[in-house]
This record gives sequence, structure tokens and C-alpha cells, in this order.
Amino acid sequence: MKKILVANRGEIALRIMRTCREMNIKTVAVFSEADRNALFVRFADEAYCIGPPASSQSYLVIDKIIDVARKSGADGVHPGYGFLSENAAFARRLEQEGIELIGPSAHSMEVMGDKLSAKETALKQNVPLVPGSEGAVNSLEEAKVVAREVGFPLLIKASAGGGGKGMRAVYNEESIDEELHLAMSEAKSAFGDPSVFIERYVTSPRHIEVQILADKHGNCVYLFDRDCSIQRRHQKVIEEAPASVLTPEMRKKMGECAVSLAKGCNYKGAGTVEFLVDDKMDFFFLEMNTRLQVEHPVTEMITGIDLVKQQILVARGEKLAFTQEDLKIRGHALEVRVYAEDPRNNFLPDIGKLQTYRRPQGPGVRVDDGFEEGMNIPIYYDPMIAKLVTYAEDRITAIQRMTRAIDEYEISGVATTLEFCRFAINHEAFVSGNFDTHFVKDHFKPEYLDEPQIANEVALAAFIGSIALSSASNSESSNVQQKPITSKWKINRR
Ligand code: MV4
Repeated sequence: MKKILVANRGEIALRIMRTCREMNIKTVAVFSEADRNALFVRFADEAYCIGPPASSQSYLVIDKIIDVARKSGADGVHPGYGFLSENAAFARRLEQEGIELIGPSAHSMEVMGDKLSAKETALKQNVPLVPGSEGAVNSLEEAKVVAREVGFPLLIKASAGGGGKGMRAVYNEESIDEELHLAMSEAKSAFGDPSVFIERYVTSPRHIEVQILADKHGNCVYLFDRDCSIQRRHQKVIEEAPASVLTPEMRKKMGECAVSLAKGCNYKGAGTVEFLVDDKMDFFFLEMNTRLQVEHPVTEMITGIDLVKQQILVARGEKLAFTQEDLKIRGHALEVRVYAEDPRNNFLPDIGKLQTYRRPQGPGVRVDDGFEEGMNIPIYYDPMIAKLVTYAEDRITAIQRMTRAIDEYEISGVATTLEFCRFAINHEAFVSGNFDTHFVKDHFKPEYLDEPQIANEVALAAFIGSIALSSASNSESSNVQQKPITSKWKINRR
């Protein structure tokens, strides 16, 4: 592979091109009229305008991208995340054109894109599933049978959905009929496929995902896990690696499940297997993302592996140069997503010009972004400005380092989620590890941003106090009555 077309924009296009340059591979950018002055366009060896700002007329148009690939003589295409990255038709077109997609086959995308066939694969590979219907549910009668087995609340999910799209909660038997009809007609109009299935609704889960990497020679490894529980409306806000609630035994089990699932769909390249973990520490397969993820940097930090480089090596047909035994977790990484959104105003996108833009620097800080001071944040795309990543020897130090990096970040001209992130990572619930997917709803109010912020030290002191308590109550020699630990989730300190 000598020349790679990056079919994406913004920070991820730049991130991919940087690795290409390190590997002596030429880069081709495609850009919309809104991105003419973007950093990724300047960084690329060649760049081609592919149309108007709307992604439906540029970044999502398969023919335009194939055209540029041919014209430029690119022999590989990296799709990044979003846009065409999980589009099986795009993968198939590239297969036909003899251009290597840096990603899995169209077949793997199809199997995992359809949530029912993904679950079927998981079942075959003995990967635990949330209790629910076996396959699609077509009638009220079937739905009621499942409901009696698994109990309420339930979730009805669209097979063609995913990432939180096409889900409906059902809290009692009386509303099944209505919710099932709504779910099926929504699925039909949104995805063109009315198939739905039912699962028990795990009400306060952790969202933990496993990074896998597979070559074309039958080798597959897991690169450990990330906790992405802190989200807002299915948009992740804070991610970390490794997931602090997992014991080494669970980590190994979940990693091995992720690898079996990948093998079950003949997966090639980098992929992510999402799990829910409930308060009894049972884990269940949710879905598989057949692309490089936004939050991949935290995995890179703790493993020392460049995932984009590995994707390219695998696409070239090389064997993985390491085995599972070679992989070790070292340290802890946090990522906060810096969005141009106003946390004081219901996180409304706040686009405009980056009047001031100064990145934090120093030990253990990585910023993946695509903007410079003076640039405008286009209204047409996701309003993410940057991913701020910190790495340190342990979780507490990574939190302290993140707090410092946030304080060092200077952005003016647009409201950002930085101060919300500072609040969240220093919250006692986050520091102690006692949080779930409802963190934002449970713990955040805009007025908290104007209060003197809970000092990190206070949260840390409270947390360290709770460790002292839990180790005392766990020790066999202690017969002193201890105040019970009320936290559902306990951090596992490796
Ligand atoms: C669930 C669930 C609870 N129980 N499935 C949301 C995204 C998509 N990947 C699946 N999602 C969920 N599926 C069952 N059976 C809760 C969610 C969910 C969620 C999951 C992870 C992170 C944040 C979330 C927010 C709302 C719902």
C-alpha cells in the first residue's frame, strides 16, 4: 500500500494521515466546500473537493470517493468513523474496484450491522446475551411470552438500529401492544426494516467495550477494555482505559468473548465489541462496531500500540507481530470529548469562530483535533472540537493530570463542554468509580458550574477513605463492625 485515501474529515482524517506519513505512505484527502481550509486538507499530499458542505452531497457519496481513489491512484481507503465507515455497500464497491478497504469485509459489516444476526453469531460463539427473545418478535402474542419469561422493564430494539437508535422501553404488560406497534413502524420508516427484538432492560448498567484486532491469517487478540458509561443522549462524553470495575478474571473472559465473536464473523482489522455490565457484574453482548472508534486513543495509550498502523498492516496482509501474551496494560488513560456545546444551555451546539485556541501540553497529554485559532467550526458536522487524552501511571493521577490539562486549555469564541468535563471527572461518583450510564442525569445541573467546584482533593480524600474502609472490612483479621460500603461498583486496583 503506497497511497491511502482518507474518506473522512476533521481530527480523525488528520490522525490517520499522521500514521500514514510515519509509514511513508502518501495521503489523499477528500473535502467538502466547508472544509477547504481545514488542517487535514493542508496535511494531505493531495486533496480533492467532492462537493457541497452537506455530507449527503460529499462525504457520503460513494461514487465521488471511488472517483477520487481512481484518479489519484490510491490503493487503500481508510474510512475513519461515522460517514461510510460501516457501510457494507461501500466496502463491496471497493472490493469490486480492487481497492483495499482498511477495515473489515462487507460480509462482517452486514452480519454485525444487523443486530439480530449479530446476536445469532454471539449465541453460536457462547457469548452471553441479555435475556430476551430468540430472534425477531412479530406479534403481540410472542412479545407477551417473552415478557413473562424475562419480566419488566423490557426494551424493544430495532434489528437495523444500533447506537441507541430505534429503542423503546416497556414498563408493564398493558403497554406492550402499543409500544410494539410503534417500534415496528418506527423501524420500518427509519431503517426500511420493521424487524424488532426484545431484551430485558438492564436499568443501571456500565457500558464497557473491548478492542479487538484480527489479521487475515486467523490471528485475533483483544487490546483490553474501555469504560464509556458517561454519555449524554447516546453521545459519549468521557472514556477511560482500562475499565476500572473489571477484575483480571472478568477482563480475560470478556476479552476472550470479544475474540470469539470476531472469529464468528470472520472479522479482519480493528473492531469493538460492546457489552453491558450489570450491578451483579454479569456482562452481556450488546453490539459490535466494525470500525475504528472515536475513543481509540485511550487504548493506544495503555497498550503502546498505534491502532491505525495495525489496521494498515493487517489490510496489507501482514501477520500480527504480537500475541495475546505479549500484550500488557500499562497505566491508565482518560479521554474527554471537547464539544462546541453549551453545558449551561442544555448542551446546545454553539458554533462560531475559535477566537482563542491554545492546547494544553506537557507530560502525559495528547490532543487529537483538527482546528487552529481563528478557524470556524462548521455547522454541517458533529460539533466535536477535540479529544483531550491524559495518560498516567494510575487512574487518580490521570484524573489530576486531566484536571490540569483542562485548566490549561484556552478556548474562547464558542462555549465548550470542557468545564462540564472538569466537573464530571472530579465528582466523587466518578473518582470512586460509583457511576453508571445515568451519571449526567443523576449528578449534573448547570448551576453546579457556577458554584465553587468540589475540590479534587475533597473527592480524593473521600475516595481514599473508602478504600481504607473496604480493605479493613475485607481483611480476615478484622472483626470490628465496619460501616458497609454502599457503592454498587468497586474499583479494582490492579
Ligand atoms: C440496552 C440498555 C439496557 N438494557 N440494552 C444504548 C446504545 C446501544 N448500543 C444499546 N443501548 C442500551 N441497550 C438492554 N437490554 C441500555 C442501553 C443504553 C445505554 C447503553 C450504554 C451507554 C449508554 C446508554 C444510554 C441509554 C441506554
